[in-house]
Amino acid sequence: MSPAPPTRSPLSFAAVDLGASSGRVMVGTAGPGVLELREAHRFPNRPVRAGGTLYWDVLGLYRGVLDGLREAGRAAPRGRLASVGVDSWAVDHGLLDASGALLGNPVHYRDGRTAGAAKRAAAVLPPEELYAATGLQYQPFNTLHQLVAARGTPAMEAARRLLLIPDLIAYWLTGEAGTELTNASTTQLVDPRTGDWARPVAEAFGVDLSLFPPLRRPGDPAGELLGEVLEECGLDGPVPVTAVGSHDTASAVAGVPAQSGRAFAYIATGTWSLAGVELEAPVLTEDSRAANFTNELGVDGTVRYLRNIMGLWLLQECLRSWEAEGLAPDLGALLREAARAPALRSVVDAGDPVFLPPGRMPARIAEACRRTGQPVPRDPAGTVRCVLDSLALAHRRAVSDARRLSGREVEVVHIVGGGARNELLCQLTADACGLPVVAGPAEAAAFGNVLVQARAAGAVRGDLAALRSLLRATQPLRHHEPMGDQAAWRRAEAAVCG
Ligand code: ADP
Ligand code: LRH
Repeated sequence: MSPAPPTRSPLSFAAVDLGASSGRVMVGTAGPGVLELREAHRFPNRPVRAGGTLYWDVLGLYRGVLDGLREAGRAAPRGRLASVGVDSWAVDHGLLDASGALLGNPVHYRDGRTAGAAKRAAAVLPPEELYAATGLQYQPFNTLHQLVAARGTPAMEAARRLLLIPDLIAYWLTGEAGTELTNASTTQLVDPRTGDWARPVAEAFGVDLSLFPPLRRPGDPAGELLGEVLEECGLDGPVPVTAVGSHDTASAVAGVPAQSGRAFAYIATGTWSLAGVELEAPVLTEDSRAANFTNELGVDGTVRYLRNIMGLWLLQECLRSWEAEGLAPDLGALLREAARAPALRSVVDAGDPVFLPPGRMPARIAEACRRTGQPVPRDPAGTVRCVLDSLALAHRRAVSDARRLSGREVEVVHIVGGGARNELLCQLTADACGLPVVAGPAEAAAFGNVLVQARAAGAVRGDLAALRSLLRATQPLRHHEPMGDQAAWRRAEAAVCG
C-alpha cells in the first residue's frame, strides 16, 4: 500500500487489543511529534469450560469491543475516529458456515483437545520438514495441530470459512473477511521466507486453504464499520478499519521503543513472555528447531525470532487459586514481600508445557520444586519470588539463545506489556541477563496497533525505526541496570537445564 498523503493535525485511532487476561479499547492520538494513548474501556477476558471443553467467550469479548468503541468515540477529540485496528492473541479461530454464521464458540488454545495431535502431525510430516517449511516453534496449540484435532468433526465439515480471532472481530465490525499475515504466520501454514501460504504443508495435511479469506498486511484497508455498528456505538461514519499487526505480539514488537543503532532484544511480557530479536529473514536451522525458537512475521516484513515462555500466566493462575481459597491476595503487597524473599531459593522451568493448562498452579509449582530437589516455597510471597526468579532465568536463556542462534548482538533488553509494570521482574531480568533493561510501555501492543494505523492514514511517516523514535520521544520509560552476581544465575540455569 502506498501511504496516504500526510495530514496536518493529529488524528485519533481506536486500538482494539484483546489479551488473554483482558481486552481493551484504547484511543491513540498521533501526528508529527505527537503520540498519546488513553484507555477507553477495559474488560476481563474470562474463558468458560462447558461440556468438557475450554472456550473463549467470544460474544462477551465482542460486546466489550462495541462498548469500547462507543467510549473511544466519546474520548476522541471532536468524537471522530480516523480508523480502528484489531489485534488479539494468536492461533485461535472461529469457523463460519456457508451463511457466514459462527459455528460454535472458538476453542481456547489451552484446551486439551490437541493432546496427541502433534504425534499425528509428525506421522504426516516429520517435525524437521515442518520446521524447515514454516519456521514455527512446536506448541501443542498451533492452529495446524488444532485443525488436525478437529478433523472430521461436524463443525469442521460444515465450515466454509476460518477466521482467526482478530479477523473474526473485524468481520463482525465490517462484514469483510481477510486473513492478516502476522497472525496467519502462527498457524504453521505460512512460509516465513515468502510471506505466503506454505501450500505443500497444507496439501500434506489436507488443509483446505480456501477456508482462509485472502491475506492482508499491516496497513492494508480492511473495510468500514457497518451501519449497525456505527449506530450501536454512537459513531459518525464512515470509520475505516485498517489491518494492523493483528497478532498482539506483532503489534507489541512494533511498539518496542528501541533506539536506532542500538542492538536490542525484546520481551513482551503479559500472559506469555515472548522473548527474542527482530530479524530481516527467518532462521530455519536444526539448532533453532531444537531450541524451539519461532519465526513469526512482524510489521514491515520483519521476522519475530522468539521463544514462548509461560510468562505471568504462572502468577495469574496462582492468584486465581489463592482467591478460590478465600485468601484475597493483593498483587502489590505480594510483590513487595517477594522482593524481600531470599533470591533464587528455588526455580522452575518456565518453558515447561506442564504449566500450560489452568488450575492448581501453586501446587504444581511446589511439585516441580520437590521433583528437582529444591526447597518448596513456604507461603504465597515465596511462590511469587520463585515464579519471578524462574521467569527472569527463562528470559536470560531466551536472550542468550536468540543471540547465539541468530548471530545478532544484544546491547539492551526492552520489556514491554503488562509485566513492564512489575519492577521486580524487570530488575531480576536485567540481573539475570547481565544487560540493561528498558521497561515500557505496558500497552506496547496498543501503541504498535495505533502507529500502523496512523502511518496508513498519513498522520505519521517513516519506517519502524521512525515510529519507535516517536515512542521514545513521547513515552516515559524506566531504566534498570544489571546488578549482582552472574554466577548465581549460571548456577540456577544449570539446576534447571541440567
Ligand atoms: P495480556 O495482554 O496477555 O492479557 P497484559 O500485557 O495486560 O497481558 O499483562 C497482564 C499482567 O501484567 C498481569 O497479569 C500482571 O501480572 C501484570 N501487571 C499489570 N499491572 C501491574 C502492576 N501495576 N504491577 C505489577 N504487575 C502488573
Ligand atoms: C500472546 C500470544 C502469543 C501466542 C499465544 C497464543 O498473547 O499471542 O504470542 O503464542 O498468545
